[in-house]
Amino acid sequence: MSKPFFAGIEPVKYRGPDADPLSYRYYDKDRLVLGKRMEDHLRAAVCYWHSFAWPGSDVFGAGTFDRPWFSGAPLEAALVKLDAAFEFFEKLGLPFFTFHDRDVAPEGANAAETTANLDRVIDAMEQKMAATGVKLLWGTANLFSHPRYMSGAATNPDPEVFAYAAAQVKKAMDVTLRLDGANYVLWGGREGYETLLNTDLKREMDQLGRFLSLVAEYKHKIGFKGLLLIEPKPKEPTKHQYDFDTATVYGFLQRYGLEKEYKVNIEANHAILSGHSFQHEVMVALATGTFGSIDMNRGDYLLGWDTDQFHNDVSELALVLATIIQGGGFTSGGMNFDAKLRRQSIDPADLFHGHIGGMDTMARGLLYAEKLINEKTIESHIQKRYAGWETPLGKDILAGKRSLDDLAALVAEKKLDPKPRSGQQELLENLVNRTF
Ligand code: XUL
Ligand code: CO
Repeated sequence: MSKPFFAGIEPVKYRGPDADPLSYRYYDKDRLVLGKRMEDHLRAAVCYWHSFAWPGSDVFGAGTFDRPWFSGAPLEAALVKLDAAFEFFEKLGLPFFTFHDRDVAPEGANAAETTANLDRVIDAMEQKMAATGVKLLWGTANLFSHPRYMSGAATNPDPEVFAYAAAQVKKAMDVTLRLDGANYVLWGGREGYETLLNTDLKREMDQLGRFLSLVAEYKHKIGFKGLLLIEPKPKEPTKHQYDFDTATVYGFLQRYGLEKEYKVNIEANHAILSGHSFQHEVMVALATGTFGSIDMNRGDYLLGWDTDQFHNDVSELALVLATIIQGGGFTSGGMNFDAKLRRQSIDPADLFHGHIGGMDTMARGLLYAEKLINEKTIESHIQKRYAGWETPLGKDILAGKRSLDDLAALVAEKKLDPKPRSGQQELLENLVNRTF
């Protein structure tokens, strides 16, 4: 066990609205909201990659973070990183974490060495999880960093790369099962194209469909009970990614007969990149029965890329959380902080401030969501707006009992003359704002 990395920082506790910056002001995990503990509503997770694997580099400059695990022999460094990560998870007091295979253990000289490295770290991780009680929300495989994946993994023009990706996902699923992970995620890292000039789009989509079928088959074979989650993203790193947004993913799954096998992991910043709001993506997932889990973060309105900042918009989250709760809430999913510090936030304490702020934003959003739900602010307006569909005419149309001829005759005979009604958007916006 290496010496504590966050030595000066005490475990973070809830201490109320006037607390010091290293305490929760709103996230009171045992507080009941709509009959359920805050912790059980939010099911928050810390991600390994941004907080422990990323050195603070960007395309113009090197890493800015001074962390002991960024130097030394790779496997030993991975174990130092593991110590720091679990020290952080435990001090932060959140129930879950998430990781990619390559976040936690280095690649070796060949596939066998890489697997041995991973097994070594997973042995230690299993012990850490048992000792701290921190659980795995999901595991995943990094199929985008290594140069072999530069032209995609499942959608690569070379089937040998497909095979390599398959082997890597099989191992990552085995590891997730072993650690009792609640879910398994597939983000299509480079499953897309840079130019159509060199791309057989139909073939690549068939390859991806085949890959996802193999993963679903394997899940059943090994008896993994969690959800398989696809994480939509429209672009970055490639110019166009096949898992563009939730609606596209749902259509894709249906095409390959996989709509019952997969749900989505919606990331707030990815929603914005696809030209949607975060709440839109959540609603589409709920409407298509594919809502699974969330990657919490935000973008920047002035930047067109995935900035992965810590979320800080309480009113946006209140509406998203109200939507999620009214849609039934999470089953095995949760809120994963796919968020990273700014490159200048180099102090170990900054990692705490980012997550504490994120948790308090979620907790405040949850309290407002409770008010919105209890006061039926939005629900009652929506019910009234669609009340006509509960009449015999509305029900018969939807039940397929009225043809175009029937409806034309009805209009002619009864001289139906629907009256325009206000959508009341401004009134609703005012009502929602008054909740905050
Ligand atoms: C990339 C992204 C990934 C996935 C997991 O934009 O969000 O970190 O969440 O592979
Ligand atoms: Co993500």
